[in-house]
Amino acid sequence: MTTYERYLVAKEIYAEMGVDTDAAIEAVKRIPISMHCWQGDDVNGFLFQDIALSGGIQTTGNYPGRARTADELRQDLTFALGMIPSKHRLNLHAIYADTDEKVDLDGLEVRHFASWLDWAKEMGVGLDYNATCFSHPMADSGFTISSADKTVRDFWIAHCKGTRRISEAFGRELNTKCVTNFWFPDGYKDIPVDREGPRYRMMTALDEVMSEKMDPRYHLDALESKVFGIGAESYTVSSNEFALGYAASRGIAYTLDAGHFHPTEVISDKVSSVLLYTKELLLHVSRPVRWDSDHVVILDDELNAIAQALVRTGLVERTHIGLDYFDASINRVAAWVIGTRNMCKALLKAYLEPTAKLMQLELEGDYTSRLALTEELKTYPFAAVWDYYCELMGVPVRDAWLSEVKEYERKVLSVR
Ligand code: RNT
Ligand code: ZN
Repeated sequence: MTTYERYLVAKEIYAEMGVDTDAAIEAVKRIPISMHCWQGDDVNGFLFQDIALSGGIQTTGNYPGRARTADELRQDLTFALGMIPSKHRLNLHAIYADTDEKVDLDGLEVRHFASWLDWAKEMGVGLDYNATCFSHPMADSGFTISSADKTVRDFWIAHCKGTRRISEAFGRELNTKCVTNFWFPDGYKDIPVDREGPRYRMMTALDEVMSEKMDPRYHLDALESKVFGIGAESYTVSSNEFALGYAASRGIAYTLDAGHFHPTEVISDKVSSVLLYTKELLLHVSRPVRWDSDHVVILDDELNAIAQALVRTGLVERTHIGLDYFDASINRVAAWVIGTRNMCKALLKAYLEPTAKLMQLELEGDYTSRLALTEELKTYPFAAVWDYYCELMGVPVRDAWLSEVKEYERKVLSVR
């Protein structure tokens, strides 16, 4: 049987449940995933040489083939995108500026990203962006924009202001809104006396950063929260309450990272709450294993739950889906392909639910049928629809991409 024939059988099985598989494919095709550039080089970037990753995050592993230049990273990204169905976006961090100029984070301008813009145009992908408030001597104290030291604070305010200008320029140039994320690692290893001061300083510093009006067609601000980081175990300035409160009161987006909450909390349950109070939401889909370990995203229950939270009630329209993980212990291109394909799979799977029917059963209080159907749906022939979607989009079906990645590793990655 061909992929298409298998699809036709699956289409009929889903139709009996009231699900239109063609419509599901059309829906998932329209949702771009913002692929994070930093998986390709272990969050090093190209702006500074020999600088250690800081801010309480960590990559582990030394798998050969890490991209050492922006050209190599683009080559890897281009290859990875060729293994993922439909059009997606690229999420850049400020440290990925591609320039020979000696420039610090507070002096970055859009011209330092000219090569990225060229690539994005050529690929037809949109760009998203991030301030890099770590891996820099000015972040050595553990505080950046909330530092009590005005010199340090002003440096990061300048960096963040420039970040927004670059973001708007990306959006304007590519004619697609650039979502810019702000994440600050600021926090204390040990128990602080004053929990308010740093938060007050961060709030007022952010207000200064945000004071410049940007065109909302081209730029969106998002603020990320975190429960703790390595070296900031006792107190994190941009906690959930801080970041959500700031985002809701200032009319910007909130960023939910799957690894930034207590172990029994899940972001799939937070989506519907956040979007009652903010217009837009940014996700950093990640996989925490015992801590914010940023493992490659797998098709687990939480990934499916995230996709369901977005798709069932249409909140996907107000959500920007980004990925945030970095694994240096496996082929990094494969890491992109695996995680991004999984995000697409989870979305397609969510679109293949008879949502209206399930909602009706719930409203009627028929929880027996709700459980029965949601469980039965787990073994519906999803794979046949996914395979057909890949074939339709002209990307490898099932694990056929793996041999291509291995070939790429032999030819390109292993000779670096
Ligand atoms: C860190 C945050 C942040 C970073 C990236 C590199 O805990 O999740 O989003 O991972 O900006
Ligand atoms: Zn994140």
